[in-house]
Amino acid sequence: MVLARFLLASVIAALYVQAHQLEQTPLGDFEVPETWLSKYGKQIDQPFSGPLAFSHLTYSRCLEDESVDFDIAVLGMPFDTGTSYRPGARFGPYAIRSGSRRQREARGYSLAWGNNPYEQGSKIIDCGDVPVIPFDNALALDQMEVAYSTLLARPIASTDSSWAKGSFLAKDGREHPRIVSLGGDHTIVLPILRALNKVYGPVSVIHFDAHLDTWEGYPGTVTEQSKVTHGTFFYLAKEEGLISNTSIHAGIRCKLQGIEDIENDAYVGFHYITSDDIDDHGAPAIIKRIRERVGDSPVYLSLDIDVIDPGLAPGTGTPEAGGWTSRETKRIIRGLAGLNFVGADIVEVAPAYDHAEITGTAAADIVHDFLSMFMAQEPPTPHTFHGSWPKDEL
Ligand SMILES: [Mn+2]
Repeated sequence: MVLARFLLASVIAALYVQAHQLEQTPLGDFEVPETWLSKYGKQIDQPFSGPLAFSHLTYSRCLEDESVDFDIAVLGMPFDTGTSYRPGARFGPYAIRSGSRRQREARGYSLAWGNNPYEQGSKIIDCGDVPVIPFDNALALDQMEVAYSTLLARPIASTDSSWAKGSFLAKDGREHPRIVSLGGDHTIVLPILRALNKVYGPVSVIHFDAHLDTWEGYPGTVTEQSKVTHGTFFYLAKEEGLISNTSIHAGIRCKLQGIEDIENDAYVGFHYITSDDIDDHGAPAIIKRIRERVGDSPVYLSLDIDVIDPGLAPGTGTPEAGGWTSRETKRIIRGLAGLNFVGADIVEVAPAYDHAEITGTAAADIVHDFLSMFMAQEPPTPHTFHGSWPKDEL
């Protein structure tokens, strides 16, 4: 009896399903819906969409994937526990990548440079961020040094290394990749210089900043660890023999304890150019002084976003009035092409103090300039347009 009921129920269910299937069978030709790929092609990233890699570059976790190679790597260092005033630069790599969203390989040509850094036969990728521990500065510094050394040791990807001239600079006589680091507060430069030292020996530093960052310590920094800050790392680098006596600051305007700070600065190995010097001497003279100072030594470029006036880059930890414009800063950077760069960074972008992404956008644009600077053999000549400018005598 139970079996009979079950069979009857099964037959009814089967008839029900069949009836509904009949109802849903299309009468005409069945149209296969067109796929995205066949109708629209690739799933491109719009400027405002996609995963957050610098300039929509390929994003790789290069620290864990040891098969990844590159010529130039963008690397985030979200460390900000060396700051003396406003923290927040741990969000700098995020803000700079976010500010880069309108940049892309397909639209990377600039009139000012006369090149597209992404179309010079070099492999440029975003290697993500160093997983910096936020609870232990000594550990964090070691993590950043190990990460930087790890990437520096990779073989370069391209066979055409016309842009690179590091093989005769490196102690092992081979070409090493270049890394563009996104800070992070300025302390990140200490582990970077330690890593670079192992490959190149002491390097010259071109340092764009409102501040000297060569102080021996702050009041109250009595332990060894508390001496490691975003205002003292160059002093420590000098003590460790990481920098040569051919370095130079550009854009200085901070207040000092006294002129003895400048004497100490000279001991650390720096000449300096003040922010006012651009009015008295102009960008070309500033470029000339920087180039003469570092000569043909291996050069590391470190740019603190606070070199730019806080009106044009407010999102930073220690703003100083009276800085350079982003246009002036970009022009000076163009004048540095052809020097023996072994790496570069942009630091102290702290988006919590930013407005309308002004600072992140400026920082991302400067990173594009760094890439163009690495590619160019010499400073670009100003682009010539149709028509002509009035003669000087008019
Ligand atoms: Mn600084």
